[in-house]
Amino acid sequence: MKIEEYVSKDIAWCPGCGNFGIRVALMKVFEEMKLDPRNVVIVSGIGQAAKMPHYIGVNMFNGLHGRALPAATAIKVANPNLLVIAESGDGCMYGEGGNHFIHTIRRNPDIVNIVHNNMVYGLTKGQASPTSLLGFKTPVQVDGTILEPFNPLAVAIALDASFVARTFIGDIEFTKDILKEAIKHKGYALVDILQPCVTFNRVNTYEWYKENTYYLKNHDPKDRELAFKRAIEKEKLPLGIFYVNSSKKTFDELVRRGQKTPLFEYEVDIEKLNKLIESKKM
Ligand SMILES: Cc1ncc(C[n+]2csc(CCOP(=O)(O)OP(=O)(O)O)c2C)c(N)n1
Ligand code: SF4
Repeated sequence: MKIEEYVSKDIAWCPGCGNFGIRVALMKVFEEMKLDPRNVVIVSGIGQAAKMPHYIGVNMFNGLHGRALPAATAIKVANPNLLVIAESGDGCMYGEGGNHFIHTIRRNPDIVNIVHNNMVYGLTKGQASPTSLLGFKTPVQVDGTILEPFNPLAVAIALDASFVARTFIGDIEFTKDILKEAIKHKGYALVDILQPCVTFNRVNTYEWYKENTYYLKNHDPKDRELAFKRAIEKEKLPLGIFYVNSSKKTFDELVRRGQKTPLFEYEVDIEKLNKLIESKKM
């Protein structure tokens, strides 16, 4: 399919928002990998970033704030033939969905987790998010945030996530290439995408990210300790694939215990099911 064929609906993002670049990167990935939209599902929560599945013509599930990951995990277990992408903003994934973030990494479903990290709550008009930098001023945090930002990459590596990467959407080609690697990887793949919110975050602009990031070079993504060291760097934020552990079993493999038939192909014996329900009634 051509890139235009994945496009759907009018878009309600502000002109210049980094979400546009992520959308283009994703559609380029689909086109270059020749992915059939019928075999792709994008799952999101709530927020500006979480509107993405409405703007790309593939299967979608738009759930509650913070709840994209459990839905994505369930979809993958039910039908392992699908490419499942869970995506949302930093608030949705690391704040409201923080618990799911941790336990999804533990489960290691074969899904891609894209986080549009704009270091702010965009949809609700600019409050501090878990990744807002210390001292970031907002209409609510008028004197600036008092907390150190949440570090998703360090947490993911500490939990032995099977694929951990960070990109900046100012470089769409680079983001596209990392997304392709994440899709090819078998297991949970985190891609944290630094993304300006041009309306509510006037600190972390395109220029700020350009000045405060660098590309990982001569890095061995199999070296977990080195990956962790890179992940806690603050002065300049590294971009690239930090860590890969391909030896882990995926959640769907563990759940199916060698059975080949995917869950969605099982016939439901309604009579048996009703009997079970009846037997549990008090
Ligand atoms: C449980 C719950 N808490 C809070 C909200 C309100 N809410 C909706 S979107 C949002 C922030 C979204 O920020 P983020 O996930 O970073 O995405 P962005 O809009 O920046 O892309 C909040 C707090 C909600 N809908 N549900
Ligand atoms: S408020 Fe920010 S995140 Fe939301 S669409 Fe506008 S620029 Fe993008």
